[in-house]
Amino acid sequence: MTRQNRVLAIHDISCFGKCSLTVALPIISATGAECAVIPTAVLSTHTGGFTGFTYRDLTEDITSIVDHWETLDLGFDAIYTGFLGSFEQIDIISETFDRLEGLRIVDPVMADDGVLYPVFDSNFPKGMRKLCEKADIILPNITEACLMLEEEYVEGPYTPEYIEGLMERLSGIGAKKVVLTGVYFDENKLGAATYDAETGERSYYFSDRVPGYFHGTGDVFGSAFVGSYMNGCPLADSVRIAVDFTVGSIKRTYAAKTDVRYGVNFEQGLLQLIKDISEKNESISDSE
Ligand code: PXL
Repeated sequence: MTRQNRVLAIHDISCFGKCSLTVALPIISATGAECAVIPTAVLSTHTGGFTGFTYRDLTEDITSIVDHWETLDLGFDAIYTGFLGSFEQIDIISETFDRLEGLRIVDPVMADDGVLYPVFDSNFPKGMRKLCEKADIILPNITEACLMLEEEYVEGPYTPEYIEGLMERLSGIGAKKVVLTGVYFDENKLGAATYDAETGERSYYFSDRVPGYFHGTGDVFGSAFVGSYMNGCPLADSVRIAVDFTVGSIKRTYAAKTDVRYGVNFEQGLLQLIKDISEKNESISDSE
């Protein structure tokens, strides 16, 4: 039995609408890793498509939680951050990286489809870039990548040259491992690419594109990636497993014609996720 990994997920809790912590906690736990949390804010719903949502900022609590944990000498194997609400929160999380040990996995959640989420001002990508400087692995989509690099957003289909250049420039920010989502070379397939600046290794993984925009899928992908990677799957396999899990969740939601603001049906894919991770781990131990 391998040692259970302990992951710290730092995201908001959107009480309804399946994203951030309501996605990270069940998915990471299901993969067999322990998942501790720091909620950065409590919202009645996420901000994508709902109006009138409540927002209780918990910035002040983050430092007190970490102060307490320091007295307990807790160690984490990974710290996974997602949606953060302000520059102040970014600074506090950056300090938290120095105070708590753990592989730093940053999803710079702030934009999609060429557009910064309306809740952020135009300087926000500079703050996220600073957090990515301290990360070990970053998980941006192409819009977030362009914003952090201060490059104009380009619509796809993309070329391998463009994607690889983008990932190399992203690794120049700091994180040596880059996972780029929203990659496509033709209209039928959509997926993700990886780049490890230390080994020079690159990988791509695509699946069928399901038409439409589904809320929370970045967090579903990120959480499944973290769960797979922290359970010993290599970078490229973790991305493959996370893409399959995300696409399965989207397909179930599409078939059920659920309101896309309500998030995707990831719950019914958890068993397959666990199977995919164990299968990969068995193939690794068979080859050793
Ligand atoms: O899924 C990303 C996310 C997380 N948390 C909140 C959001 C969003 C995206 O809109 O609004 C509060």
